[in-house]
Amino acid sequence: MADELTPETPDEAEEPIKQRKNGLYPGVSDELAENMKSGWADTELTGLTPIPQAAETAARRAALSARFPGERLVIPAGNLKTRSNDTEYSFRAATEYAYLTGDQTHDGVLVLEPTADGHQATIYLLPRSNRENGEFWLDGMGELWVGRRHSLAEAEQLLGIPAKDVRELADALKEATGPVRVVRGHDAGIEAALTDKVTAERDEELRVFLSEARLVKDAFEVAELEKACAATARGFEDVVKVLDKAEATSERYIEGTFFLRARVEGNDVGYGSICAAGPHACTLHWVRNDGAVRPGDLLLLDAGVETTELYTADVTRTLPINGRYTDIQRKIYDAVYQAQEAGIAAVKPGAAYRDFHDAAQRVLAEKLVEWGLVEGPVDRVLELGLQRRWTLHGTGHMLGMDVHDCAAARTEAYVDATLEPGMCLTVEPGLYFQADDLTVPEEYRGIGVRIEDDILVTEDGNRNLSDQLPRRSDEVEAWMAALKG
Ligand SMILES: [Mn+2]
Repeated sequence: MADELTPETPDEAEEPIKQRKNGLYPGVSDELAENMKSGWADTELTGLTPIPQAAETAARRAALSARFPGERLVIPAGNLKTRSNDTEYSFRAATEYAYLTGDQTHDGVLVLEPTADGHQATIYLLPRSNRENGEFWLDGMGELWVGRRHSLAEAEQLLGIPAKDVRELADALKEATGPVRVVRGHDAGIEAALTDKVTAERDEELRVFLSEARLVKDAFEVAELEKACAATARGFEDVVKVLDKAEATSERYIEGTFFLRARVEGNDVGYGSICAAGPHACTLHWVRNDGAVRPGDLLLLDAGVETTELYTADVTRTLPINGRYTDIQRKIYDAVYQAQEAGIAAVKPGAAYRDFHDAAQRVLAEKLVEWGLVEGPVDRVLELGLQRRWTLHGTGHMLGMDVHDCAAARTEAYVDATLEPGMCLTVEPGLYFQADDLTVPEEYRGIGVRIEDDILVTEDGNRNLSDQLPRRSDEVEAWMAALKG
């Protein structure tokens, strides 16, 4: 990457430039500064087509407005986070902000101002760089360095929301009166401007509302989740095709292969890919991905593409690295498959959210008793939760813009609630026999299996959005054989 301005004299080439972010670099001559002000074409865009989800984001803002009448609501996108010096981590807009605006710009802030009959939404953004004062080429956030931004007028056309300069917002918020709430945790500057006016309890109510608002997906969101699943399936196929290269290197080859698909077809991975070969499959959040990939072992791959509009898939397959399950691997795999089948069958409108978890856990407990790993009867095992030594985690969660979507929802709106059409959740039972678990026969140790799909609740049952990928053990083997050619 390029760095800093080219100093104009040889002497200055020896000196590090320390002030790019803070304004004029002292070595810029008056003549050059004057020269850089002019000679640039006007590139303002007009007649822009609104973003595809403009109607949906307007409906979401209307629902938010109805919930908090008479209150000023502040929803920040978040700021860049410094990695070191003048490099930043890649930015991902706060979910609440992107959900309500369709915008993903760092430092943006959505404000809903109370009016007589609802709210007036305004989006505060960094405008195009000033050329008169040299900002565009001398400031670290200048467009010459980071690329052209939309003008405020362009943003208005695209988003359907009046846009203003975000640099004026903090002072305006400090001076404003009346009740106000902010979504915390994304923009320290905005929160500082509101510090005397907000309470943690009231702000939490705003966060909870925006989490629960996302429980039921609209048509745009369902289409995005479909896209995410389709791209993810292609990413899994990519991985199968390069398993020999992973064997020659490490789990990193798998991570990198899936990441390529995520970046080409989407925005990013929706969460750190879990590329867990052999006993690493028993580590639930194995993201170091630096282990060996050995034929004869299983690969547990838990990964999801996040679309350009920030909806993510969350899919797991547990694959035999050499293309064929051993007897013990198949026995465990098929048990998890049966548990997942029972879980998916329990996903339907009107069912309790907990039903799919209970259905899957019962199957797993039955298998553990049948194999003699835990003493029955099954009801006693479930009552005491004894199966959890090997099932470890819940059977699923809501899915959407966040992989663990709607996480701030109240228990009565989520875990203790009833499934409705438009909800999307994962069904992901697993069995994990730690390599050092002396309570199971040696042949079980070091085997971990999870199968995870993304299930949309429909009017009459459910639809598996990730069914492009096979789940049954014999179908997985046939699919791998076809891909490896
Ligand atoms: Mn999951």
